[in-house]
Amino acid sequence: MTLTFASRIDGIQIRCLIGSDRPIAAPTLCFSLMAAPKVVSGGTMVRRVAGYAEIALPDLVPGTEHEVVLEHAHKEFGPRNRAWLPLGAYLRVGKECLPLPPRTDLGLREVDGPPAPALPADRVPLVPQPTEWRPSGATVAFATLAHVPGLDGVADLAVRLGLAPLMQAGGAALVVGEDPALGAEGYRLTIAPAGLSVTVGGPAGLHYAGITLLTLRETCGGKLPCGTITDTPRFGYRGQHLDCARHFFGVDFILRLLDLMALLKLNRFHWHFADDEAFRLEVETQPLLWQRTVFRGEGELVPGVFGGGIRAGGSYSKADVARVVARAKTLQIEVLPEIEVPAHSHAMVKAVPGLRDPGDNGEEVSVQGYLDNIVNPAVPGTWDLLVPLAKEVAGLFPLGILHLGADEAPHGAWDGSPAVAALKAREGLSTSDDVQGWMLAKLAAELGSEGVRVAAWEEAAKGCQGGIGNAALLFSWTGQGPGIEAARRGHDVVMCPAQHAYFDLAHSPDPDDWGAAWAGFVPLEKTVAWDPVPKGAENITPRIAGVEACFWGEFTVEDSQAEGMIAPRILGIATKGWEPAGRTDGSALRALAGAYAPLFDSIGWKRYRSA
Ligand code: TNX
Repeated sequence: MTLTFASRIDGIQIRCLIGSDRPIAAPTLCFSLMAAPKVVSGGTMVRRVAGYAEIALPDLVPGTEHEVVLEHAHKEFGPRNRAWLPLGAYLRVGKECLPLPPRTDLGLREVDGPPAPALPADRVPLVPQPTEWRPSGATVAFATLAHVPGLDGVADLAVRLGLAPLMQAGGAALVVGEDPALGAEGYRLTIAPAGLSVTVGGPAGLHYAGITLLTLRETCGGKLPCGTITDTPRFGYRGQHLDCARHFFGVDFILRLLDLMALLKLNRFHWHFADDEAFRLEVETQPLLWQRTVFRGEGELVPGVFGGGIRAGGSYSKADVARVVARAKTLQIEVLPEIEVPAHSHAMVKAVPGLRDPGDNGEEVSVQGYLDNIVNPAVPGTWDLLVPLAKEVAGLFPLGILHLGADEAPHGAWDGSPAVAALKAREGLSTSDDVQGWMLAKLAAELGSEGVRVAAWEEAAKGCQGGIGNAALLFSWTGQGPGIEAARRGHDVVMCPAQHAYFDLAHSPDPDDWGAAWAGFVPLEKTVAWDPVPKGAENITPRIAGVEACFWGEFTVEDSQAEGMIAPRILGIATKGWEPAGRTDGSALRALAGAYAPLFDSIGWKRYRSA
């Protein structure tokens, strides 16, 4: 039997054509969109979970394609580009599932834009740009170093990236000195025809000097510019986040991402492995949590939301975690795990009984269209699960910080729960924000007693009792305003404003592009067109811990699709995290991206090529 399936955007509608060379009686079309769909014509919706839908179709007859017309339930989520077309489509006929031909147009088009401008003469081809660069004018050939204790992590990185070895017997000597005044991550590197020398603030500084040498060798074609680089990062937190819940990224992809981050002196990997669609860490405190959610699709607890198709998924074992943490350590990267509560917890609620109030008759809907994606802090089952779970997860990661989540509680959360009504009366709480804040503060106290600090998305600061509490590290994602406000109230803040730092957003408004659009589009230039400490907020400078870029996985069905969304934009976040304010603007970054293009290509990391 041959089945056909095609879809296209038509204004605010999505038109799908389904064909078969054999008659099929009463099929059900199953697929997922970015946001909750509704049927305009051609079938009847029989089941919907967030963006996933099952639509009963009339009998299919050979020779005639059947058309189904869809719209998003919320008009503000009108389809913007190819990524918004159905993903993971299949037909269910009786008990049988028939895969529809998979899309052949997944991910970014690889079309070259205009050539990048030349690098201005006052720049070295290095991202981030060093704090200070004093060129002497000469150049010197450089291939390898003799063994330098403390640079093994960089040498191993070179091997994994498929670059020439960094250290080898007979290589150039690197004279290493120490000066704590440079700061733990700082270094001063002198490149001269007479030889190489470096003064470092500590082991991390030496590591970054090694990264600089390796990078310049590659971007300068083996001829280093002579001079002195004095370099130290502006921020201590320089992060890249990866959503491994919506799409399961294999450990190998994560390790490759760590390598790329290391090349750009990023030092925090934010591992988002839990969300509405899955909890992927193989925890011992509650095995049901991952055992019942790691795969989604036909017959699974969570259907094929966000392109899972008939069945997709995977989980991370403790050995996987240990591998990621150990590799990260060799690259001066720490891993920040996130468990994501109380909202974005549909998978958790489905997998573990007792996390909801049975008397709850509320009908709150999450932004993604889930009806039951929030755990209830007024029932004991929630605490029985969360406290040991949070402690177990935190214990697997040496960083000593656990990200609790706390974003996007649905409007009116818990309003229908009698147990929460009683909790409100008892604790003097009135709104959902108050309840969430109370819950997070309680969880923070539990973790604090074990020496674990908490982190959370910006919403965690809300609530009449001060929300999660001042000790929490907050992530400002809807923009910078909430981060500034939180910093003024005494929180340390990581800035990850979607408008500049969300790499799941499309690069451009082109309908042939790929990605989300809810906070606009993020061309390369925009990744540096902001300041983590905005004008007028200089007094909160000490509270800004740093920056992070996020990659959310709603549109991703294959690991490699993430590459061109991340590169070259990751150059922008590396710039913001390390360089002094305003050092590299959009056009300089564009030129630097040109200098890095051959390096991305030689390490086999796909990049967005159109302008
Ligand atoms: C908002 S960012 C979310 C995520 C989505 C993302 C898509 C944040 C804390 N919550 O659940 O994946 O938008 O860009």
